[in-house]
Amino acid sequence: MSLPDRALARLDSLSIEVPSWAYGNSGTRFRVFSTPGTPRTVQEKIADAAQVHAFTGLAPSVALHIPWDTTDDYAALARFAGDLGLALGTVNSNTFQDEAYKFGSLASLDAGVRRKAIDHHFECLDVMDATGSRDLKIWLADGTNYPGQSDMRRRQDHLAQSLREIYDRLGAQQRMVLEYKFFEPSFYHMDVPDWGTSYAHVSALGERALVCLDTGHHAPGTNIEFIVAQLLRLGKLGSFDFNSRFYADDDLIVGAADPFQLFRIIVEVVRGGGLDPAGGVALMLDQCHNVEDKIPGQIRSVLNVQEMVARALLIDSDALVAAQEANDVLGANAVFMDAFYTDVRPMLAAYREDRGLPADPMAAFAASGYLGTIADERVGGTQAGWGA
Ligand code: PSV
Ligand code: MN
Ligand code: MN
Repeated sequence: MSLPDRALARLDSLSIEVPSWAYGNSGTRFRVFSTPGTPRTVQEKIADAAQVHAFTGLAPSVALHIPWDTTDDYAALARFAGDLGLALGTVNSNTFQDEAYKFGSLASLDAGVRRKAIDHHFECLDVMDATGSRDLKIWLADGTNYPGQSDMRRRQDHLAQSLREIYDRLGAQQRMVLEYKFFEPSFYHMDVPDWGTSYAHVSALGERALVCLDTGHHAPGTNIEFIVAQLLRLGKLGSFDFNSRFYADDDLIVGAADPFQLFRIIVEVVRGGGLDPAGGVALMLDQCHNVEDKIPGQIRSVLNVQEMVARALLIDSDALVAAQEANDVLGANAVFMDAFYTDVRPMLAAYREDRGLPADPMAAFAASGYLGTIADERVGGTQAGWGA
């Protein structure tokens, strides 16, 4: 069996952005583990990201996190990435690691703190101007731990005003995506806890403000594919942060915990036109690799997304629509499940070979010896960790 023609064009245009922080050391609050060859600079992170693209053809851009990826010449960094076949993608702001943000950032009751946080986002926009990045991603740690601790309602007004200032500074080709998360680091309330809150803010701002959906930021049992369908319907799904969540915000390999959930999400992305070239939905990984090797972890991740996209494209849409319209409950479900249960791995191996890529990118990367080379070469300096 080979992939149908209608699937090939979609697969050819599939691209998944990788995060610079996936290549640094990470861990838990108990310990951060180090790996031989871990990058010491943003250039080394980008070099590792280039390996993911070279072996898969799927990951042509890398997201930056400011200030973790601070450098003195971002245009030069973009050229460096370009020479390795990559573009610099989404710029992620960081208002969660500074003492000043103890009680919030863009939503803080303190005007001076809000000013500092807004100015940080202006710096991120300057970075984007230099790198040619399209998207500014905002995830806020803002929230409270105790009932009565702060004025939840006033904070929404402050947040709206802060976002307005940032939005008004976007360049004509730039967008803002606002990520939501219902828990952590604040456990009583988060200022952007859910898609509805994000949607309310971005809708008030304008058409270049959109929602970012991180698959790990929902309560267990949430029907995430419904949120995808709704946001696409409303024209407000800007990007995904893909990862896999077993327990909390554990940022594990996408598709690892629940491949079927990933399939269901991708089905709605396809259904809503999110993979169309003009669809404008950015697929990104937001992951860390605590105990597994980082580059193979990223290769596995983009392949998992590709596999689910291929399976979603196998759905017999005509049969599905016919069954749905006939209220043939089990028939419709069977069409859906047939696509999910199809093993697309041999088809994708052939597809890759047709395009000059290794049939088995995991094996090819292992055979390349790159991990051994960087372990030998990257001696001295300080390994990048989560947060640097
Ligand atoms: C914190 O939850 C977080 O994992 C968000 O998902 C952000 O996208 C990411 O950190 C990087 O700032
Ligand atoms: Mn995220
Ligand atoms: Mn997260």
